[in-house]
Amino acid sequence: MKVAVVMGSISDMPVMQEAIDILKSFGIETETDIVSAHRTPEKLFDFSQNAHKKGIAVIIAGAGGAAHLPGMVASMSPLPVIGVPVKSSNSIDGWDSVLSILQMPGGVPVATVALNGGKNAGILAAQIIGSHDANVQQQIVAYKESLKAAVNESSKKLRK
Ligand code: RP5
Repeated sequence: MKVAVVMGSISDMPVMQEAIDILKSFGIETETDIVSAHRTPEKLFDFSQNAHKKGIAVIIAGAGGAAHLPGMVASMSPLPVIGVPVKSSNSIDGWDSVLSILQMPGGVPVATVALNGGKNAGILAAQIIGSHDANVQQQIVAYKESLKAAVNESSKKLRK
């Protein structure tokens, strides 16, 4: 099963690359594309209505400013959609993007991560896949152990 990583503009790529990188580290295949809600609306419809027919299990969608991409994808796709608010050049401190991705109406959820939270979006997508893939879930367990080990190591150094 693949994770689709879509974004409104190539300018979102540095944030979205973090999702791709962590998914690759878990051995999860990704499919990446630019799908702009405002500039390529026909592509948005086609992508959202067909992603689940192409072996995609989860969609990560990132956008900045008036960020309609994640919500519009969620309105048409039966797949879980993880939204990544991006602090873009046209953004008012990122709040516009955070609120337009977060504040979805009842019935159309978007699991919204933090501003520029590409990495967490990738981890969440892996956790969704891990709920029915024991190998991926084991890697999540190991990843969490590595977080714990890193903190314990810092703590040890600090207290020396
Ligand atoms: C949004 O507008 C994109 O997702 C991007 O974050 C922002 C700015 O786009 P560009 O003008 O950099 O292409 O739709």
